Amino acid sequence: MTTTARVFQNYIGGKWQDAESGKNFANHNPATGEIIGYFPLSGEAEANAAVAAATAAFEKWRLVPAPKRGEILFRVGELLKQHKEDLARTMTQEMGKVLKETRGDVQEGIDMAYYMAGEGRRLFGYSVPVELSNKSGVATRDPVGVVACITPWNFPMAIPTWKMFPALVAGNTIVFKPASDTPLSALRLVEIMYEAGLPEGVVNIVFGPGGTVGEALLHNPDVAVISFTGSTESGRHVAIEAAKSLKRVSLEMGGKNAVIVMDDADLNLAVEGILWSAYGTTGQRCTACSRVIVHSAVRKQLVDLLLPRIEQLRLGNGLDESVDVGPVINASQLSKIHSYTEIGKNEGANLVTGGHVDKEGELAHGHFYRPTLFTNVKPDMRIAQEEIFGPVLSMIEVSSFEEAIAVNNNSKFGLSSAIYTQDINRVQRAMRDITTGILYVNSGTTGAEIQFPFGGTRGTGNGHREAGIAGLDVFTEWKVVYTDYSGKLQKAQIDQ
Ligand code: UN1
Repeated sequence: MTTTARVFQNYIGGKWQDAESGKNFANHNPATGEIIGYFPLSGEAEANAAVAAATAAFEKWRLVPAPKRGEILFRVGELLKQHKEDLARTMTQEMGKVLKETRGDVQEGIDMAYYMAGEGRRLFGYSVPVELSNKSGVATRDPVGVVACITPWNFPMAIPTWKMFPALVAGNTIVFKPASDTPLSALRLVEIMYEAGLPEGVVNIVFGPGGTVGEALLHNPDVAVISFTGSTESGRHVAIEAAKSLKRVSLEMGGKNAVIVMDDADLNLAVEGILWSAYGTTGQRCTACSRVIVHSAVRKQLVDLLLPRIEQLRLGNGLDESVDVGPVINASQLSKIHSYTEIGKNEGANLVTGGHVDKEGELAHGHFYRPTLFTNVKPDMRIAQEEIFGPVLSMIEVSSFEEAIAVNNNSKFGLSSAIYTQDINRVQRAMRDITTGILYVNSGTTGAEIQFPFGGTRGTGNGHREAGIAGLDVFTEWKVVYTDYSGKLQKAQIDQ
């Protein structure tokens, strides 16, 4: 283990700063256990200083014309593109997923930068006819103020960009609190934003635990919006606390996403989609497939095709291009994942493969878990209901299309679903009846594109969406301006 790892700082109001306490926390590589760097163990004082800096910067930033704000984001996109490989490698070292996926993560940030740069010349409001003569009405989007972005470790680049870029193009300023498992990727992103010409104070980054930094942001009266992605447990807490001061809150939380495989499905195609969605990112996506709902007529065939493919998946350091599945993020997630294997066995599900920590050879110092498949899972078992956030897949057998839809919808969550079928009528019915934020037809549950709304039903969120035009809503306040140029008092609804 290296003791020469670099010490990094918060960036608040255009100044690099240590935590007031002078304390730091270490950031580890989950594949090797190596220390990547030390980051300030911040608390309330640093969070409040960042809010004060963002509040001060807001008065100028809101007046920068939106097309100019968009141009800065365009340059951010150019710089992310230029540094894509380096950012991807940093991210793989810091959170483990394989390089092709961390490159994809940076790409989502690039896509979002270009998309929101364009919004600088749109930010559509609307003008519609008014009921009185010599009067006009126009609805515009105003920024809301200071936005706290609290982000997870599984998409260290993409998710912060989904929050910050729409917030910025709309004229808000930001306090960014990234997950403590991925501070370096977050810091790199902020550095790039300033290199692109962002005025000081517009984005402030504070490292530290949710319990202190996050909590201070929740309770600071000058924070207008909280945009949070993370666990359902923490999200619920955010909503409850933020409600006390009537903050706006946008939550993206758990998933228990299912791939439905009907009796007429192209099974080879389904196997590819299931493998990618269930074990990609080591199962640590909120869009990961963690349930397969299979028609009994093809269950055996599907397992026969899927099982050898799962067993062939190579675990290892994500920097090695021949590795399929990287480590899980940390020791506590590893033990949580394994506890679900025990729960599944106790519930009577059939553990077909995996179900254990892997410490063989070069995996010895990392947090590796064998890709796991349970069959004979019943829809109400905990392994079919609770988000595990790891490489654990539960297969549930059904005997009809209707039952498949019902099992899919029987979930506290509703982020992403998929259906494999060749029958156009079933596709149409699935489109109508599956209660989800995202539905894939003949593809896996992952891979949402940034120009569409991202988010889910039920306990996945609180009704908001990120990305696309919908992603602007939480960061903008509608303002309607009526101008009466009749020169007299006209009364709406009264003067006809
Ligand atoms: C997440 O899982 O937290 O659709 C985000 C996808 C990616 C983003 C997922 N574009 O899987």
